[in-house]
Formats: sequence, structure tokens, C-alpha cells
Amino acid sequence: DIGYEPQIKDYLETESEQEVADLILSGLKATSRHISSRFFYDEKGSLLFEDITRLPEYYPTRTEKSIIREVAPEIVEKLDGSQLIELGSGDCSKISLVLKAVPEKKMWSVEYLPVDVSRWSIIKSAQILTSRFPGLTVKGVLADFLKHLRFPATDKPRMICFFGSTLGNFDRPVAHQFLLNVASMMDAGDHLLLGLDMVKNPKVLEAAYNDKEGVTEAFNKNILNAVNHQIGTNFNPEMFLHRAFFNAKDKRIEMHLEALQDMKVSSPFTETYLALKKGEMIHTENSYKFSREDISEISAFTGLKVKEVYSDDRGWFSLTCFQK
Ligand code: AVJ
Repeated sequence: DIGYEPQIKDYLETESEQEVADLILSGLKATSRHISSRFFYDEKGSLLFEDITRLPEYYPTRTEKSIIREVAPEIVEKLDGSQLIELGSGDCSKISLVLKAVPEKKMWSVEYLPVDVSRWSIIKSAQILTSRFPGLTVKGVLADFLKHLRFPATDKPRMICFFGSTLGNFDRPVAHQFLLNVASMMDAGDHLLLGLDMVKNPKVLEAAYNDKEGVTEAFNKNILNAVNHQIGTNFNPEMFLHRAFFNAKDKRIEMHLEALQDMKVSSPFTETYLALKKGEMIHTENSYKFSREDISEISAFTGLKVKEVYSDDRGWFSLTCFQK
């Protein structure tokens, strides 16, 4: 029994194996070798990420959740009769914290639209949320919000949630363009709730990406298993070192994999070997960290007003409420 089935709009374009292979191989062959961080999240990688969020050193998820929990009643006041749109809804645990603050009698007036690339996680979320919050309507949007950002036309005010500092995974120009797109699709009065990880003591930042248990290390190396699976390469993840450090100039944590020895990597999608030398690095992730000035800058270039910047006592994470 699969129970409640939400209405789902599907904007997902299926990529051919060749397109995926071209994307990965061009990154691997580039002078600064890299793999897009979207390839972290295969089944194993998604589980490893969940484990990361529970690590003592990895403060972002628990800090953001504590902020959401605390400010939910205030957020919910702006929510009457609204569409609640979440970009990258995942396991729906963050939106649950918001919905928990909605009075029972008002739940029927809330429409929740999870936007995600995983049909499975949308269906799962819809089941969990509708049974937990009777009256709630869930309308799923299956889309890659970087490629297809579309909010269904509505008379209702919208509250767009973009949690998890996912914005920090986009390079500056991409993040800039993305926020402009979001802002242009909002109507006057609509809100945007944006979760951002803040710049802080580099020791705290670096510890969060170099945990003692080695879960982040396993997560980083697993991207090679995911790539092997996607495009038939023969990477041996054990032949790499996990590297994660704060790049102060660009205000970002960088994750890399460093080759422990010379190696040749092949794939059925390319005739040429990929020759890696000992010490060569493959860049797997950027995780930008933000400051109050960045928030003001976002407001300036999008034209969205900053209504409130919520934060924890240490100022480690922020949740900004913008309004158009
Ligand atoms: C899910 C992208 C926010 O950048 O902190 C965690 C991913 N990478 N540990 C982050 C991640 C290594 C995470 N984001």
C-alpha cells in the first residue's frame, strides 16, 4: 500500500548516458580537474550525507533546524492561505518544523509544494506530511530547480524556502543568476526564506569537513564509486586522500581528492586514458560561506527587501526572510 499519492508536475528532462559521460569526462580532463558535486548523491552518498548531518563536528544542519524551530511561529504568521514552496525538499524534516507551528484549523489553507529531483522523496514526503498534518495539501514538482525554476501561477501569496545553505554549492555567478531568477518569478508580497552558513573561525569550518569518524572522507571518496557506476570508469577510491580546507580568499570550503600514486583511468565513453599523477587533485565541492554584507548584497541586486535575519547565538548560521 503506497497510501496518499500527491499530484506531481514533472519538469525533469532525462539526460542521455552520453551527455552525463561528456559532462563528467570534460571535468576530469580539464586543467583544474573537477567532478560536479551533484554526483555525490547516489543512494550510498545520500545515506552518508544523512550521517554527516548527525556528526558532532557538522554544526550546519542542527543549527539551522534549531533556528527554524524557534522562529516557526513568527514565520507561520506570514503564511495564512499561502503556498509554501520548498526548493530541494529532501526528507521534509525542515518543513515539518515550520508546519508544526501552523494551528490545526489553519492547516487546510496551506499548500505545500516540494521541488525535488527525486520522485521517490516527493511521494514519501507527501505521505509523511499529510498523515502528520491533516488538512495539508501537497503538490509535488519534479524538477532540477537550477534548470527549471517555475512556480505555478497562483492567487495565493508564496513563501519560498531554500534551506541547507545549498546556495553555497553554486559558484558566485550561478548563485547570482539563480537568485535573480527566483526574485523575478516572485510576485509582490511573496517571501523568500534563505538558509546560509556563515563565515566563522576556520578551525570550526575545517573540523566540520574533516570529522574524526571519517564519514566526510567516505562521502568524498564515494563520488568516485558513483562516477564508476555512471560512466564505467575504474577509479579506486582507496587510491585517494580526502582533502577539505577553507579557502579564505574565496570564502569557501573546498573538497578535493588527491591521487596517492600515478594512475590511468579508463571509461567505455572515451578512447583516451585519463592519466593522473601522484599528488594531483580532483576538485569535488565548493561550499561557500556568507556574511551579513552578502545578505545585504543579495537584497541590493535582487531588489528583495530584508524583513528579518534570524540566527543562532553564535551567529554560525542564518535564516533570512526576504520579501518582494
Ligand atoms: C548539503 C551542500 C550544504 O556544503 O556542507 C557536507 C554538503 N559536503 N559535508 C555542505 C557537504 C561535505 C553540504 N551541503
